[in-house]
Formats: sequence, structure tokens, C-alpha cells
Amino acid sequence: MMSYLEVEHEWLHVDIIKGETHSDKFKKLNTNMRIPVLVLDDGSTLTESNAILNYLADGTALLPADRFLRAQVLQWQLFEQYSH
Ligand SMILES: N[C@@H](CCC(=O)N[C@@H](CS)C(=O)NCC(=O)O)C(=O)O
Repeated sequence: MMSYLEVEHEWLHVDIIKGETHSDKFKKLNTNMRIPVLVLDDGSTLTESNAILNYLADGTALLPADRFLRAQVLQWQLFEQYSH
């Protein structure tokens, strides 16, 4: 999403196979010990891929302002989480 929207960012690789999400350093970013994590310039963090996507897409054509269309985005995101 950040690449697509040309948002300047740095990608840090976290190796879940090596258990890097279970390190004390990572747990400060996400107590749930999972990637992805978005760290903003002010140090605040967002976890859960769809929360991150909605945050980044807000105000762009990728996330409609229309109530029903926006709910359809959520519909597919929840389907992805629970049924895919
Ligand atoms: N519902 C979460 C799922 C995140 C998730 O399951 N991440 C996995 C990798 S795909 C993970 O970090 N696993 C690390 C572990 O289980 O130790 C999302 O959509 O962000």
C-alpha cells in the first residue's frame, strides 16, 4: 500500500521463523507478537494488517467515503481474516 501510494517508508524484515516477533524489543511494538506493525513518525504503532491498510488508504480513492462502499471494504477485509 505504501509503495502503491508512494509514501516514503522503510521496510524492516522480521524473521518469524527465527522467533524474532517474540523478542523483548519486538514485544514493545506489538504485545501480540505478530507482524505486520506500522511505526509512525511520532513513534505510535498500528498492528493488524487491515487496520494498517485502512489507516494508509484513508483519504485516497482506495477507501471510499461513501458509507455503503466503505462497509463493503470492511466486509471483504473481515472475510479475509475469518474465512480465507
Ligand atoms: N490478524 C493479523 C494476523 C497477523 C499474523 O498472523 N502474523 C503472523 C505472520 S503471517 C505472525 O506474525 N506470526 C508470528 C508468530 O506466530 O510467532 C493481521 O492480519 O495482521
